[in-house]
Formats: sequence, structure tokens, C-alpha cells
Amino acid sequence: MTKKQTKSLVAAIESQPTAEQLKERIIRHLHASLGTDVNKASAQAWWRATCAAVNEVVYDGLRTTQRAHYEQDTRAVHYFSLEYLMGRLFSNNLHNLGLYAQAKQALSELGHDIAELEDQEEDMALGNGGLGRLAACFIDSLATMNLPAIGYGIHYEHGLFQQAFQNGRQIERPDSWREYGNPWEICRPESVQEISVYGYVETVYDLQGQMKKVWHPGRIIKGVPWDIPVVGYQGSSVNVLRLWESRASDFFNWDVFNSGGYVDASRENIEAETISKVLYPNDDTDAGKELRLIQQYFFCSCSLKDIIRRYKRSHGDDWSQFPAQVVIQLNDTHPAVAIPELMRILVDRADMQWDEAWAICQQVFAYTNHTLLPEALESWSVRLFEKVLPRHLEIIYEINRRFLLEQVDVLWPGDNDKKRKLSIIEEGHNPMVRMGHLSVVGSFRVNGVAEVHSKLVQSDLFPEMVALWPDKFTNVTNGVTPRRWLKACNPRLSSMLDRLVGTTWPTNLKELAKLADFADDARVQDDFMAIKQQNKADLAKVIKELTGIAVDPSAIFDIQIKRLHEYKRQHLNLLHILALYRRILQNPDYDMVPRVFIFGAKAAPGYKLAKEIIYAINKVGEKINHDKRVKDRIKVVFMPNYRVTLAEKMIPAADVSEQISTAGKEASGTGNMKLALNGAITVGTLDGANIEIAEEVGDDNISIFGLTVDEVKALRAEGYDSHDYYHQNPEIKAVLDWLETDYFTPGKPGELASIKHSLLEGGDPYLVLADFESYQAAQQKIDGWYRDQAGWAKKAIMNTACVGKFTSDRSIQDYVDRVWQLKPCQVK
Ligand code: GL4
Repeated sequence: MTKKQTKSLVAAIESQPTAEQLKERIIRHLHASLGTDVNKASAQAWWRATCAAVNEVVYDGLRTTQRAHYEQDTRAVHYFSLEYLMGRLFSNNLHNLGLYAQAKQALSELGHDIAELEDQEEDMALGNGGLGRLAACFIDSLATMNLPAIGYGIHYEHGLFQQAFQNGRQIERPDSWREYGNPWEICRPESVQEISVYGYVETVYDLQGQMKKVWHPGRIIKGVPWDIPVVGYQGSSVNVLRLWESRASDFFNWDVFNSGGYVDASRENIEAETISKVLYPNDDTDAGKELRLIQQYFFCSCSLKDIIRRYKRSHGDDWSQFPAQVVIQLNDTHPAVAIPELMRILVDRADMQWDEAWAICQQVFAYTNHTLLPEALESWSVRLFEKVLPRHLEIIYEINRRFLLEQVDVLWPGDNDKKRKLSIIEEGHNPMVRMGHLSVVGSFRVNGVAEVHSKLVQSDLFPEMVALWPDKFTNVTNGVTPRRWLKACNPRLSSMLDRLVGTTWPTNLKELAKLADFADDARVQDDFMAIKQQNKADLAKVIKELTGIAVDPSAIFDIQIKRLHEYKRQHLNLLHILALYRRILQNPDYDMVPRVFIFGAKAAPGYKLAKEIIYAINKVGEKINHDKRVKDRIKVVFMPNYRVTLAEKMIPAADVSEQISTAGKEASGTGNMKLALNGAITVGTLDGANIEIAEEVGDDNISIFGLTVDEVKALRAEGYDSHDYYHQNPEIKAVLDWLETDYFTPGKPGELASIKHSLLEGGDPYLVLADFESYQAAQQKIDGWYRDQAGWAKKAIMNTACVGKFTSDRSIQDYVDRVWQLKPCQVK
């Protein structure tokens, strides 16, 4: 073949397929990849064949992107995260490739509804909540913005558990998202890594009399990488999410086999493979388990070795360019063990001097803090650390020794209190390694995820670290990808936006501001409300299917979707529902706009009170939904198994967005952004990114309530007693007492009492009762606003128009400017 012929052949392969060509490809894959035939293929087979057809385009992009990055030897960001909450990839990939319409047509001509095929895909739920979904939005933005990036994480066999309700109680079932394989992932056996754990450290001296530490590992584990292509929107880049699966090392097991015997060898197998078996289902709490530490180390070590292998391909043993080429973003402290691991590789393996190695580390790592909750701040017992990673513990001790000596003691000479507070090792009868401290010390930049949160990180969490390194700290407010959270999930609103503000908003979300010009336009208002109505009708069908509850799409759809946690205060929402219900019972003509209160939330399996709250909402809902006296003014719906795919159906249908955490507790929130973007009006506290949303949309278009961060602090300082609120507010007293009766759980009084107890004897740690009245007023305001449909439409429109700031593209640009110093790489 001539060069010209090759070129045109490549061009033909790489060009966008038409619907007709897609049809051919789908059938070809049905035959050649799936070994089935058009007249007997299942929906699953059609879906897989379509994925394979789409992958022909995806892989083109992947190859060209990787070639460009390699040839241009670009600096790249490496996002280290234990969680990626990807959801489904089918429609997302089609939208980002600009192939959705063609695929829809192709499938329809083949006799298939694209929406039905979409339902063949399991959610990729390799995360708990906001932190994992943020990682997924970020890698979408990175690819869209043509930034050289790779996401590293764990290829869990089981993602976040699936939730069902049994008589109102949450039960968990394992999630087997890839039981029959996953069409998007590519196994890369050529890039397998081996990592070590356990064992002991020996001190030896070389011929020059130099002391060296030699780690004799107790176990070797193999990491097998699976690559998920990450398709940028309209951009030419296809980046990679590389997820590691653990396997027993063949080498090591033969050793055990030879010396120990068959039974031990097979036990090794199971233990090695356990590492990537399952995602820990805690959001905002530290599991503190040995397996979790091994998970963290496993993926960090595999990823670092992978990065170094790639670096050496272009730079050999010259480490001087490493910090120029590599930046590693630590998604919370979960991957902080990467810091001592890189030190170990440089000092023990590459024979580098400590100072030189440490200088490299401090230029490579950056750390994002995602929570201030004390129970979420990771710390590992020194004893456990020593057992699992004995050499790393020594390295952490040395990092700490130098830090205390060269930094802390220089700024605060002889101040032992400061040393105790700042030490990476927390002393006590059970000494602990503080991963937050380690992350700050080992990183060149530390950021929080919303303005208020970043301020609190500096003032409350690490004030002394700020004194040591004022320039290290910054803010990057979170964002969400408008491709998934508007374009793909809300096609009706998207086409209206295309018409009104042009078609570039998916990559330039500030364009939505043009919509504000139409906020008073009656036609636009009607269209906007009609779209919301249709989305609500769609959701009503889903609600009926999943819960059997019939809801009226003309009622207010009031939605609270997020993990279940006391600080997020789903029980505040519940108390308000109870108060409304009680008013209706006391006054049959009670005037309120009918409302459907819709919840979606998983509780960590070990979090008892969270599970009690789910149970209470379900029981209260059962009662209210069947009570004729309510005359459908209130419905309560708890959607089972809340996940990305369900969020995509709920968010476009929301009128009201519940963002009601105790001020100072929700680092940012991202559901708040998705809901506002889709025209929901927020009922919220001045917490996390709510504050910035309020700034953007203006006071007329959001219903703010509750104590501020400063007021919360002041109230706590003066001594908060929730009993005062219980005794002073008869409505609070009545609804709390109600929970103790058997009214909602006939024949079983006391079943819902734990909520009352946590709010009274338990001291109400999240100030639910303190905020109750003001919450009620904020809800009353919503009720009033909704009665004026034109006024409501205007507010809803203004929400969509004003939240352009919260695209994850802006967050990523902030990271580029404030942290990564990265340049886009044009691929074609
Ligand atoms: C979280 C925060 O709780 C949440 O507010 C934030 O939006 C998210 C992403 O930054 O991170 N931190 C943890 S832990 N889980 C979260 O969802």
C-alpha cells in the first residue's frame, strides 16, 4: 500500500460512521463478536454488539490520543482515587462522540428502542457518593479539555451494594456489575505489576559501609490493569481510567507451593484476590480495616510503578525531569500512602539521597481534602501499619522526624504542644498514623472543595500547617459535567437550550447566562414548565414501577438525593413532613400546594441510626400515602437503590432541591449543582457550595434557612440544649412524641423512637431542632412561590441560567491554574 492509500484508509476508519454504517457494524459484531444472529439475539446481545460497534470509534480515539501524548512527551496529571462512580457509559459515550442520533436511528431501523438497550447496562458503581462521582465528572472534563490525564483506581469485583427494602428496612445485596464481562474495559496483561506487603525490614551495610534498608516482603501480589476509555466531548481525546485487579502472584505461589504445600498455596490465592473484591461502603467514615489499608497501598503502588515505567521509556534513569512530567492528585487521604511508597522507590530502589527524593515527592503530590468530619479523618494504628507495610512506617517516621525538626521546631522552637499537634504520629497508648498530616506535609498544594470548606480546612483543621506554608493552601470549588447532567439526562431541556442560547453550552456552560434574557418571556416560561411537567410524568412512571406509589405530576416534586447521614439531615425533612401531616389532620382544609417528597439514599450497612431513618421515612410514607384524609396533599416516596442511573431520571424532574446539611458539615455537595442546573429551586442552608449557588442565582431564586457556620459555632460554645426547642415548640414536641407511639408501626410502639432519642438524649449533634423552625419557614416560602406559576418558572429558569460556574470544566481549569500547571495536548 502506498502512503497515500494508508492515509485514506486510516481516515475512513477514523471518520464518524453514519447510521447506515453503524447498522452494518452492529450486525457484524452480532455475528463475529457475539456468535449470534439477528433473529435470535437477546436485548443483551444487541446492546453488546452496539457497544462493540461504538468501541471501533472509541479505540481510534484512544490510539491517537496515546500516540500524541507519547510523541509529545507531555506532562500529565495522574488522578489517584479509591472511587469512581461512573454509572453507565453507553449513552454518555454516544453523546460525547456525537453519535447518539445515528445510533438511535440505526437501532430503530434494526427494530430496537435505544432506551431499552440502555437498560441492559449495569451501573459501574465503584464509589460511594459525591467523592466518587466527582472523580468521574473530572475525568470526563479532563478528556473533553484535551488534558493529558490518567485516572488510577481499583477494579472492584463488587461495587457499592444494591439496596432493597424489606418491610421498609434497607437490605443489602452484592453488586456484580461485571458478572458477564463489561464491554467497555480492556485487559492489559502487558502492563501487569507486582507489589509486596507484610514481612520485615533488615538493616544491611554495603561494601562502602553505607547503611541500607532491605524489605523482605511476606507476600507478593499481582496487579492486573483494566483500562476504561474515557471519551471527551466532541474533543479528539480519549483518556484512560486504569483500574487494578489483584491476583495471586504466580511466582510467589509456586514458592509457597514448593515449600509449604497445596493448602497454603490456595489460601494465598484467595487472600490476594480479596484485595479488589469489594468497595468499602462507607462514605465519610474511616473503616480502619487491614484490608482497606492493603487496598490503598495496592493501587498506589501499582499506579506509581506504572507511571515510572512510562517515564523511564522516555527518560531512562534520569529522574531530574520526573516532577516536570508527573503530577499526582490525591483524592482525599485514601491514596496518601503513595507518598512513602514513592520515597521507598526512590531511596531504596533507585539509591537516591533522602533530600533529593523528598524534593521530588514534594513537587509531585497535591492533596484534595473532601471532608472535615472527624470520623472520616483517616488514621491507621502504628501496629497495623508496621505489620502490613513495615518499611513504609520507617519512612513515615523519618519524614516526621525531619518535619518536626526542620519545620515545626524552627517556627516554634521548643514548643512541644505544637509538635504533638502537628506530628504525623499521634501519640497515646495506641499510636496512630495521621493520613491528613502526611498528605499536607508531602504535598505542594492542598485544596478544599468549596470556598467555605477551604476556609475551614485552613482555620479549623490545619491552622498550624497554614502558618508553616501559607501558599500551600487553596480552593477549588467542585463542579459537575454538563454532558451527563444536562445534555444526556435532560434531552428536552437541552434542545430548548440549543434553540435559545446556541449549542456550545455543553463545553462553555457560562453561555447559559443568555437564558436570563428570556426569564420574563411568557412563551419561554411555558415551554420550560411544560418540559419540567413531561420530565415529572416520566419520573412518575418510574416511581410507580419501582414503588407502586401513584403520584400526580402536577404536585411539587421535592427531592432529597444523597447518602444517608445525620449531618445531611434527612430526618429534618421527615420532621417537616410529619408536621404538615399533623396540620392536615388537625385542619382538614389545611391549604398547601400538593407535594411529593422523594428520597433516594443508601445507608452504610453498619450505620444503625441511618438505617432507622430510612425505616422511619418508609413507615411514615406508608401511613400518609394511604390516609384518605390527606387527599393526596402529601406523598412520600423512597426510591430503592439510588444510584447514578436513577439520579439521571430524578434530577430533570425536580422542582425543589433539598440541601439541608448542618452548616459547616457538607464540604461542597454536587447534587445541589445538578439539580439547580436542571431548574430545581434549592431549599438549603449556607453550607458548602450552596453558598456559592446562592451568590450566583440571587436571593430571589433560592430559599435559604438555618444557622450559619459562625452561628453554629456560637450556639455550641454557649451550650446547645435541644430540650429547649422540644419544650418551647409544641409542633416539635408533638411530632417527636408521635414517633414513639405505634401510630406508624401498628402494634410496635417505639420502633421509630431512636430518632427522637438521638435528638434529645443524644444531644442532637447536628442541630436539627435548632434549624427546624427556619426550615419550616423556607418550605412555606416555596409553597407560596409555587402558587404563582409564572413567578416559579422565572425562578427555575434563573437557576439554569446562573449556575454556569459549576461545570467541572471550570473546576478542572482551576486545578490546571492553581495546582497542575498543565497544557492541553491537541490530538488530531
Ligand atoms: C465528600 C463530601 O461529603 C461532599 O460534600 C463533596 O461534594 C464530595 C466531593 O468533594 O466529597 N467527601 C466525602 S468523604 N464524601 C463526599 O461525598
